[in-house]
Amino acid sequence: MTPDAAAKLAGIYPLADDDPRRRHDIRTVVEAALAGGATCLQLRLKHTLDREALGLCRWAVDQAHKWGALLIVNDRLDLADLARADGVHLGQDDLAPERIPPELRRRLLVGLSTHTPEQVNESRERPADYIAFGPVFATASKDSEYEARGIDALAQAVERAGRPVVAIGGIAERNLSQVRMAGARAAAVISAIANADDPAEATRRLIEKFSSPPGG
Ligand code: 3NM
Repeated sequence: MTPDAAAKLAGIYPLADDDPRRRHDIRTVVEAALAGGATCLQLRLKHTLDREALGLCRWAVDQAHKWGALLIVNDRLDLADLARADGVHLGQDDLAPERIPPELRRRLLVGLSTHTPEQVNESRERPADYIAFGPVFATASKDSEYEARGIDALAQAVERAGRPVVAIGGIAERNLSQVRMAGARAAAVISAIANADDPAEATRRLIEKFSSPPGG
């Protein structure tokens, strides 16, 4: 990872998704997260038709780049490539990071989701720039087969990973200082922004909270 990417992949990492249950739609969340100061965001498309997905990805990449931010596409290497995104984030059941062709690997940041200490250990041998670990807290945003892992498990993941760890799952203002103190490089959030009254203001507050001294 370049120093510029490492600086941007830190703090609050909003996920903009197309789940119709969110209070704000995906485009609103992208615009608000960027206006609120996010330097890295992820587009997570689970409901959008493929014929519309590329246009949405290209739009999001354009928006992010206007603000100097990184745009990472969840799950879909094809869309990340075609939209000239900055990275792709892969789950345990998605395309294996090892399968990414070298020329794309040079261009794209790769994130890998982990949910257990075993997956964190295995990830050390896998070609990923960062790992996500979660769900740290209970979340209603994803039907996860895993229970909430807790802060101690996050701290252990940080110790073992040997690369930046993004915490995910149930993260909000109230528990952000614990996440930071556990050593996470960033906190990925969906509902704390997408369901907020004012998503740009929520992003701003989360960023400020992540960077303020413990207890602050
Ligand atoms: N992945 P919220 S938890 C997309 O554990 C996702 O890998 C998770 O949403 C994992 O911030 C999660 O609303 C949902 O809890 C995060």
